[in-house]
Amino acid sequence: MRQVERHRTQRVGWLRPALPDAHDGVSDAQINPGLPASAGSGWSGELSAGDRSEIIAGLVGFDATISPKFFYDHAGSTLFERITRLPEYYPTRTERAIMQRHRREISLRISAGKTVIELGAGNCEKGKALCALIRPKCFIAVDISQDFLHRAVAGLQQALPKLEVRPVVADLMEDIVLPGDLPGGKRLVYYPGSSIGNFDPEPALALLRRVCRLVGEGGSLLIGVDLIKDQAVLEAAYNDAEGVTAEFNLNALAHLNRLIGSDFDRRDWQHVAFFNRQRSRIEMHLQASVNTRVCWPDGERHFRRGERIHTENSYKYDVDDFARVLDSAGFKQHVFWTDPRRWFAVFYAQV
Ligand code: AVJ
Repeated sequence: MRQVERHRTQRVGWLRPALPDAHDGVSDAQINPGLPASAGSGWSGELSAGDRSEIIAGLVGFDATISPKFFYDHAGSTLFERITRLPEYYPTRTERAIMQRHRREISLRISAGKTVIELGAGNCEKGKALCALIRPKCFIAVDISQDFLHRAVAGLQQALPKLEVRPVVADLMEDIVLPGDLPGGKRLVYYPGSSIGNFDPEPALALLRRVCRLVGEGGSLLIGVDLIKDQAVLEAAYNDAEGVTAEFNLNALAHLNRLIGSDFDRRDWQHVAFFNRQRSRIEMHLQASVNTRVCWPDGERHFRRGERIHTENSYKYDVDDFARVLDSAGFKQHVFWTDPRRWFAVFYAQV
């Protein structure tokens, strides 16, 4: 199966599942994308017209994709929290250990009085730890999962009552619009967890360039990056024995059913995750275990048994390569800290 995948990847070129306009394939007679968003099927208030067309474009493409941002409904965010505690999932605890071990040096480098902007804040646990360490005036939690974010922000506010805490719901593929009445002072963007790994090289660079502009002169970025390592270690982290990652992957189907009114039957799909060394990324897919048809209001697609929907990439970097990416994004200097096994790195970069 892996052989087949490699062949395919070369044939269709760069797969960019995180980008709405990135589907190399074309629709065929079996595929009917259905009504445009303006036709108003009224399935869900949570869904923008752009998201609906993005989802459908992903489903009808020759190589079907679901953007990883659709993992994070409330159930998905909860499942992701469970993933971070799995014995096989090393990134979260390795990053935390790095942050703890080097906390004195980190707090010395990052001067006080800042506004901290955390991207993909999730449950705000990491943001809370950073704020407890560097004591900024203001903390802005940016995340795509509105419901989850508001709860987390309330919890953080309770834990650190003197901190000005603000939630911002945003998609990192687009420009991040901050509230207009923020306190002045230097800005620090915090992007932990190696979430940058979800982006293909080009959009990753574009995001880092936007971060550069967002923090401005004198601003900085603290970012966690997962590193290339033994394939067995990498693959175990995305194929845990308890099946939580499989559950997380399959949950995207339930989320889509709610969002666009599709009728995915999760029993027809299997979790697949492997390291694509050529592209230096873990790929997650949902693979049809039977021939199956998926319908949504005025659209449908047939999937052959064995056909896959690409749901996530998680890029793994080499420290030197990531340093070069920071340079080209416009950061003038950087340092990084890593763990003794060199499994993960935390970079601090200044504009
Ligand atoms: C949140 C993107 C960093 O890539 O490791 C974990 C998501 N997917 N297990 C990762 C994820 C499956 C995670 N990131």
